[in-house]
Amino acid sequence: MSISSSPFPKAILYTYERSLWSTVPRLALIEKGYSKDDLEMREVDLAAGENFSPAILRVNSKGTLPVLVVPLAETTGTEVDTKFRALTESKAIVEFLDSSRSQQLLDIKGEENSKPAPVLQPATIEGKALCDSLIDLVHSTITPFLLLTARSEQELDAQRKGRQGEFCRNRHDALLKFKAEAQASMGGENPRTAAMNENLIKWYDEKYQKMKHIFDAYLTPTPDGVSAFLADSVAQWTQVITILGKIETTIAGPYALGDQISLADLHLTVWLARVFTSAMRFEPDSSQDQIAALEKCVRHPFLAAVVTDPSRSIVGPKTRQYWETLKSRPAFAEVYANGLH
Ligand SMILES: N[C@@H](CCC(=O)N[C@@H](CS)C(=O)NCC(=O)O)C(=O)O
Repeated sequence: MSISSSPFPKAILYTYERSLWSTVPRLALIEKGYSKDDLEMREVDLAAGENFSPAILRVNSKGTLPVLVVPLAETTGTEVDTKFRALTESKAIVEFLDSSRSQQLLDIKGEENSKPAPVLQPATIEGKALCDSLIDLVHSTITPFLLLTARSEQELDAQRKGRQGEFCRNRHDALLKFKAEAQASMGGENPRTAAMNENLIKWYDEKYQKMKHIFDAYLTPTPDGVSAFLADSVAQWTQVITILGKIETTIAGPYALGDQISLADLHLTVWLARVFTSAMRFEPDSSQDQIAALEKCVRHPFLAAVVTDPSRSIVGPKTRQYWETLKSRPAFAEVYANGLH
């Protein structure tokens, strides 16, 4: 397996610019010194539900981003059809990107003068265990939907009429459209196609059920649907506060594991950026100070049972310093050039 320039087929990275976990490999590509044409980038519009299309589901049956499709090295000759393997977890993708561009490989290829290729995977077993535990910690939340949460019925109402409402409507309609297309093709003679469409219909029904609590709050609001959604918003923010506490006690500084940037920092960067963005939309006045916006956001009555001592910061001193360190990376400036997301 390789990521390389011609004559081999290129790996393809499917991402969406404003997707939380897609930003992890985008940061990794820059930190590792990959050049623009080392692999092919394909944008999938999550906000329009493009990830529900049969074409994307063929690449990743989970319908999530990011996905890295890599050619298998043993089939990259001219005499055989190239076969591909899809990596469908941001953790596995950045581990692959990390090992595919190393200083040692560049030296072997005689490319000593190209950009440096720092190792992002910790060298020790202990370092790797800590790195993995931090990555698992931030992946344990459902933060892709933190941007849809609301602290009150009034906020939910305003969001329903704004960008969040449009996001939910588009994805809802995309699910129904793809399901209708699969149903329309069911009548054909070919049993293989029929089985494929049956699987697609099942996938769309299951996805719809998973998203139903969001559709219930945003598209067909009922008093019960709205209260369940607001209770879920409290649960999500409570989880965020717990995780921030764990980050504070775990990170070493200046980076998560010490002096060197590692894979853990990439995952923590995007998670923190999403938490801050989600808070800043409630506190537009403090848009320049991400931490102040978050501190203010959680002091709203909706979390009164959780934030019982409002004088105590939820972002600790180590995390504040850490966020400054992360923001100072050129890779950060590049992936968030159009604003945090
Ligand atoms: N564990 C996966 C999570 C991937 C994931 O959930 N990605 C979100 C975007 S950030 C997604 O594609 N969601 C699909 C959807 O919302 O329909 C990873 O780390 O790559």
